[in-house]
Formats: sequence, structure tokens, C-alpha cells
Amino acid sequence: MYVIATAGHVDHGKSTLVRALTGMEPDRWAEERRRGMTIDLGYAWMTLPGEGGPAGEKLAFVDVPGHERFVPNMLAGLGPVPAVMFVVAADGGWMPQSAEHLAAVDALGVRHGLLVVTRADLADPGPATRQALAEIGKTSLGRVEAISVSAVTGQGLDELRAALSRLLAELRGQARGTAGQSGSAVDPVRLWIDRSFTIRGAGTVVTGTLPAGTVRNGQELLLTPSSQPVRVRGLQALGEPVDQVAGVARVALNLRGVPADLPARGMALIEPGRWTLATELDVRIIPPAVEPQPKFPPELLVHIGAARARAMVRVLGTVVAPNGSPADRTAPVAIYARLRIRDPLPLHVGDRVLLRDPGAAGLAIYAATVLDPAPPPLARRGAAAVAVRGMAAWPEVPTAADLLGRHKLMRAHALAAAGLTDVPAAVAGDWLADPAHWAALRAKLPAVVADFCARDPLAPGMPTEAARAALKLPSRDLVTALVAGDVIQDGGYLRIFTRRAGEVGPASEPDAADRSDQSDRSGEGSPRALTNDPASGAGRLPPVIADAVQKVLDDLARDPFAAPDTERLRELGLDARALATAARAGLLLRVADLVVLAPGAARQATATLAQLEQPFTTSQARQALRTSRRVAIPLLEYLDRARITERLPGDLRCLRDS
Ligand SMILES: Nc1nc2c(ncn2[C@@H]2O[C@H](COP(=O)(O)OP(=O)(O)OP(=O)(O)O)[C@@H](O)[C@H]2O)c(=O)[nH]1
Ligand SMILES: [Mg+2]
Repeated sequence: MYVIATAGHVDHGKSTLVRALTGMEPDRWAEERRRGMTIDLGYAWMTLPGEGGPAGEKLAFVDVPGHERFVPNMLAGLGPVPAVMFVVAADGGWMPQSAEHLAAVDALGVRHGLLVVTRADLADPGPATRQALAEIGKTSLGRVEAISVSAVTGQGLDELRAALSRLLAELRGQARGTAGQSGSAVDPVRLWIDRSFTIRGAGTVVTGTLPAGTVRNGQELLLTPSSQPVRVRGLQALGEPVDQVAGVARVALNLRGVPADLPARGMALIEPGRWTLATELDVRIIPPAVEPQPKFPPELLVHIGAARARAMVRVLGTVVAPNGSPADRTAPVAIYARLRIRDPLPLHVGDRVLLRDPGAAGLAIYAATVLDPAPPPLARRGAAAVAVRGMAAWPEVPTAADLLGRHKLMRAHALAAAGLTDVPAAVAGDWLADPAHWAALRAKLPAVVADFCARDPLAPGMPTEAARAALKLPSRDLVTALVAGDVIQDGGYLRIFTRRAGEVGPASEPDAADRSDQSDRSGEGSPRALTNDPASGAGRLPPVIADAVQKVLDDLARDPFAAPDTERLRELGLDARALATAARAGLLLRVADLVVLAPGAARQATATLAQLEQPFTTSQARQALRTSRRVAIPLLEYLDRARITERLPGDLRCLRDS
């Protein structure tokens, strides 16, 4: 089956022609018949003769109104179809809505069609044909066949049927040229609803144009924008019950699970997981070649398929021709904009949307291509300019690699829902990464881990979660996937592999070995307890400080949680800097700037806290550790950071299981 829409000025004979071809009445409403004018979309179909295409092929018409008041209906009819039958009356000639409908056809990127000059019994069709062909030739339709007919005498109707057969032969296997409109039977379903009604005994029925994909009896689809699941309980194509139908097609679906008054024109039935439900989208607008350039109002109407939505427009930037002559240097070749809509539209990258300014005099229509149906927020100053530079470098329809370059990390299902198929291999789970970004993260990880371990020398390593947060990654799995080279992962911790010791250990300043060698040379007077340990790094402490630290450790050996107070530290000549150095060397556990304990205090505290009934209060912990709040609070916070304890509401904590 093929679907073709009519287009053309009011009263030029579109509906009469459809009636003459199909024998069906496209004007369904009494009011339309009384006024002799199409108001809403009409539907009719015919079987084609064999010429130029297979005999018996069905062709469905969507007949649109020509009157300027019904432009939204016209766009809803034209939106999802791949071909157009452009109608001009021989006695009317090229008229305002001829131009407007053609502008809509062009903005939608419709590439297939033919020109029918009607009412040829009333005037010479020559002049109208020549002018219409000239206008059509400038648009996406390009060169089309022209046939003149009279619905009154029947002149030209056989030629028209033959021309329609040839058009369908041309359409077969042809795409409209943008992603998401390729018209293949395996494409995801997005059926734009244009009518909804109730049939007694059957329930809710919707009709629409299915541009691509296959709808099957019993299939579950989602009704946008609410994403309510509905089941196809019955299926008709051109009045005949069928089990399945592939786009392009006109279809009627009997739906289960949806009240009759819910579906409405502009909603869509989509395959779950195959579409991005977009409320924000970045688009490239191809501006009309007119001077002066129109100014975008802050609000426009977005049309796609049979849908129409109000959009807040934020122009991100304009790209002008780089090597244009001075005169047209300011002529934009593309305008990049972010649109915000209230109710989500099911979109793919590459979808052609049409933007319309309803307030403008005449039909102000712009063609736009969806570049990103889920763009990142423009948080920082200058983010819009950066975004424009990025998008301007993309091809007409961006690829998965382009989108990844922008988002850095994306889930495979998000790319699939954006309609992108050229998806690279995942780096972890269903995560995909921009290769350059991934390489940069991998290069950064060792420094992040080393830094953490240097600050917390007695921690068993950097918790994977802490590394995830430090690298601002959305998942710990990504951290795990980044582990390579000197970084090793052990349980929930990351450590640097220390080659010198041939062992895995925390901390390890890369040049610790050199420094301890130096200290060995000049290390006279250092307390044995400190210099004996080859990995301690104590040797780089000035002897005075090493001495003082040893005194602190002696005190702590007697009373492990009685951290020296400021008085005692001053007496020993230990300031925050000295304590930090000692902590970095692994001689002290520094839980706050001026609160130090012996290495191993964390383990000891854990053992003590394990004796308590869980969860425990700070005060219970303080008593069990036989210390003061000055020590207990930073110590507990240290244990929280090391993920040994877990903080609960109400000043409570418990030990984590592992
Ligand atoms: N003489 C003659 N009259 C025609 C022919 N085709 C259409 N008409 C007449 O032209 C008038 C308008 O025809 P419609 O088919 O309603 O025009 P339309 O393009 O569908 O109009 P809208 O849907 O309102 O845009 C009617 O009175 C038709 O009878 C034709 O080939 N010859
Ligand atoms: Mg009509």
C-alpha cells in the first residue's frame, strides 16, 4: 500500500479529484458537504492499474483542506506521508495557498509527487502547468510529472492513474532521505494518530498514517505522550481486517486498555524503547533564503507527523557561510536552536520537523532537523557557543559517534531510542563512551587513586565509589572498566600497584623509594621504630619531627584514642603541616587537621564498635572507645568516608557488613 496526500489552494478540485479516482467521499462531514469545502482530513483509496507498477497495488489518499484557516489539519495530513499529489486549477492558477502548501511540502522534505492541473474543461491548463512546475522545481519535489484533468469530462483521468502507478514504482524502496523515515518494514513503529472514535461493541478505534515499521495484531504499543501501554486488539488496512500491516500504510487499530476519549490527533502509538520521548531537543534550522532574515519569536509551533506542539525556542547560534561574498556573508546557512516542549514527542535523531510561527502574516514555515532529542543542559556560560560549534561540525544527520562526542557517555538503549544504529561496542555493561573521553579518564584514574591514598594512607585503598564520584561517572561499573596498568581493584577498593616493593599497597608516592634512600644516608638520629620499616617513608621527616611523632605514638600506645590535644601538640612542636607530612608517610592516622591517632586505630576502633549493639549513637561510640567528642566525631566521620561505618538518620551509625 502507498499513501499520498493532496495539496493545493482552496477550491482547486482536490476532493473532487480524489472522489473521481476512488469513488469514495473524502469529505466525511455534513458541514463539509454543505459548504463544499474540506475542513478536516479525508481518507479514500483505490486499486491501481498495472502500468509502470504491479497491478492491484493499493493507493490511499489523505485529502487535505486548502483553506488557510485549516493549515494545522493540512500539516497533520501531509506530515507523515512520503508523497504528494499537488493540485492547481487550470482556471485558478498559482494562488497563495498553492505557495504555502508547497512551502510545507518542501519543509517536510517530501521528494515524491506529481502535479495535477484540474478543471481543464474550464481553461487552458498550459499557463497554470508552467507556473506550477517552475515553483515545484525549486523545492524538495524537484522535477515532477504534470497531468491535466477534468473531473467533469473525465479527460486525463486514465493518464493520471498511469502516472500514479509510475510514481509508486519510484516510491518503492525509496526513503524520504532522513533517518526515521526510511520506510522499512523492520523500522520501529511510530503511528501518528489522526482520528479516534468508538465503534459499538469494538471500543476505541484510532486511524493514522504509518510511515514505517510493522504493526501486528496483539502487539503492545505505548500511547504518547503519557506512554500508557495499549494492546492492538484488531487491525484494518483500507477497510479490510488484516493480521499485520507494514508502512507506508493507512491503518485503523482497535485498541484495548484505553478509554475512547483519550487518543487524539497528534498522539502516536510507538514501540516501547525504540523512541526518545523528547521534551527538549536541539535542532538545525535551515533558514529561508530571504532578506531580511525572519526573527524567531520565543515560541513556535513544532509539527511532526500529525502532531503539533508549542515550543519555547532558544536560538543557540547562527552559522554563516564561511567563504560567502561580502554581500551574503551574513546570510545564515544554519540556525541552531534548543526547543522545549511540554508534552514529550517521540523522536529520532534526523527526524525532519517543521517549525511554524502562528503569529506571522502568511505561512512562516521553517524546516528543521532533530540533532539531539535529549541534549545536555547548557549550564555554564558560553555553553551555547560550544554546543553550536560542536553541532556545526556534524553531518546533516549526526551519527552515534557524533552524539557520543557530545555526551561523552551514553547508554546503548538511549542511542537506540534516538534511532542510531551505528553504535560502537560498549565499554562496560550497556555503557558507551566517546573514545577520546574514555582515554582521558583512563589516564586520570591513577592520579586520582594515588591522591586519595596519599591523603588516607591507612585506608585499604580508594573505595570504588569514591573514584566514581571523583571522576563524576554515572556508574561504578565504569570505574571498574577503567582499571588498568598501575591501578588494581581489590574488592571494593582501588590501589596503586607498587612495583618497588613488588607488592600491592596503599599510598605509595611514586618516588618514595628515592626519598627513603636519601634518608638512610642522612638518617642518623632517627628513631629506629620509624626507620626500620622500609615502606614507612619516615626517613624523609626531619629528625625533630620524627622524634615528636614517636612521642605521640608512645602516648597512643598507652591510650589508643586519646589523641594529643593542641596543648600537647604545641609542646611537641607539631603543627598541622607536620602532622600532614607524618600522615602522608603513614606514621599517623589523621582524622582531622589536628586530630591524629596511631596507624591501625581505625581497625581497632572497628573492632570495638563491632561489640556495640547496632546501630549506635556517637555518644555510645565515644564511651566504648573511651575518648572525647573531639576525637570520636572526626574518627567516626573518617570511618564513614572509608565506608566502614554507615551514617543513619538521627545521629546513628552502624558498621557496614563487609
Ligand atoms: N468544471 C469543473 N469543476 C471542477 C473540477 N474539479 C472540481 N471542480 C469544482 O470545483 C469546486 C471545488 O472543488 P473541491 O474538490 O471541493 O475543491 P478542493 O480543492 O477540495 O477544496 P478545499 O478542500 O476546500 O480546499 C467544486 O464545485 C467542484 O465541483 C473540474 O475538473 N471541472
Ligand atoms: Mg477538498
